[in-house]
Amino acid sequence: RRFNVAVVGATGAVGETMLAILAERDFPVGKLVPLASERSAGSTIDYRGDDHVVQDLATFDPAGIDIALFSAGGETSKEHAPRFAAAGAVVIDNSSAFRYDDDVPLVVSEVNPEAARQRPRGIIANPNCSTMQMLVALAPIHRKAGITRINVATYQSVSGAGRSAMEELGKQTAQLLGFSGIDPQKFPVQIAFNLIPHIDSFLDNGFTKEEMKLVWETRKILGDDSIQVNPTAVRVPVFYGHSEAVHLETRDKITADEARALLASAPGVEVVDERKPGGYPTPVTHASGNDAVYVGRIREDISHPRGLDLWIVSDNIRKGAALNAVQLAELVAAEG
Ligand code: A2P
Ligand code: 11C
Repeated sequence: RRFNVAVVGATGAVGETMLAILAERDFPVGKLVPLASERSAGSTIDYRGDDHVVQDLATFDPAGIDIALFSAGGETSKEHAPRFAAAGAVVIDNSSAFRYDDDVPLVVSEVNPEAARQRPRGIIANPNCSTMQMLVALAPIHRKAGITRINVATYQSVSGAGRSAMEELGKQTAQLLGFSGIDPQKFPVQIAFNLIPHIDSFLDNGFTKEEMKLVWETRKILGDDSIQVNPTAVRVPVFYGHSEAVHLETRDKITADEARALLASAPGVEVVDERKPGGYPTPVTHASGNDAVYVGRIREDISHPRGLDLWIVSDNIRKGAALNAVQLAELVAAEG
C-alpha cells in the first residue's frame, strides 16, 4: 500500500530533511504534498527528481491525506493539525504543541514504539531534539540499572532554531572576520564565537522551556515520573548536531565497561569511545548528516558510587527531528 503524505513546513530546515529522508528510506509515498505559508506557496521543491509545487497550508483541503508530517512551529500545528486529523490523516507533529497532552503519545522509535498505536486524537508527537538523542542512549541503561537522576548540559547547534538562525551564524562569522559590526536578530546576543545559555523562553522556576522539555519529555517517554532531571541548555556556534554532557545516577551500579557493551548493541546508537585524541564523537566529525546517536567519553563518576558520565552527539535535524518523524510514519505504515 502507498500513502499520501503531506509535509507541512516543507521549505524549512526540518521539512526539507523530512523529504530527503522519505526518499532515502524509500517510504511508500503515493501522492506527496509540500505545504508551507503563503510566503513560499507557488515555489517548487524537488522530491525524487520531480518538481512539486508548494501549497498554502491555510487554504489546503486535507481530504485524502494519509500521513501528515508537521514541522512549521507550535502555533501552526495547534491551528491546523486537528483539521488534518479530522480529515482522517495520522498527524506526526514535530512541534511542542501537543507533547504534554495525555491523549497524545510522545514517541522515540527505538524507545517506546508501542506507544504510537494509542493515538485517540490521531496525533503522534515527535520529541524535542535534545530529549530524543539523550533517550536513545539512556533508555537501555535505564532498563538495566534504573536511572534515578540525570544532570545534563546541552551544547545545541543553531539549526535547531531554523534556517534564519543558520544564516545569522554564517553572516556574523563573516562580518566579525571582516572586522565589521554585527546586528543580532534571531539570537538575543552575538552567536558567532560565543555561547548563549538561553534557548526558548524563561519560565517562573528560572529554567528555560528548552530545559524543562528535557524534564517533562524524559518522564513521559520512559513512563517514570520519579526520574529527576537537572538540565542546562546552551546554544553554541555549530551548524548541525547537538551535544550533551550527561551525568547519570542509577539505582544499581553499572560500570563503564557494562554501559559500553550495552550501548554497542543498542538500536540507533554508535559507540565512539577510544581514550585518545579524536577517539570521541563531535558534531562535525560524526553527527552532521548522519543518522546515529553517537556516544563517547563513557566513564564512572569519581564523585558518586553509582554515577556514570557520557557524551552524546547527534544530528538534531535528522534523528532529533526529521528521521524520527519518518520512523514514526514507518510504524504507522506497518500497521497496514
Ligand atoms: P515558509 O517558507 O512559507 O516561511 P524553519 O524552521 O527552517 O524556519 O522553517 C519553518 C517552516 O515552517 C517553513 O517551511 C515555513 O514556511 C513554515 N511555516 C512557518 N509559519 C507557517 C504558517 N503560518 N503556515 C504554514 N507554514 C509555516
Ligand atoms: C532548538 N530544540 O534546538 C530546539 C528546536 O520544541 O521542537 C526544537 C524546538 C521544539 O532550538
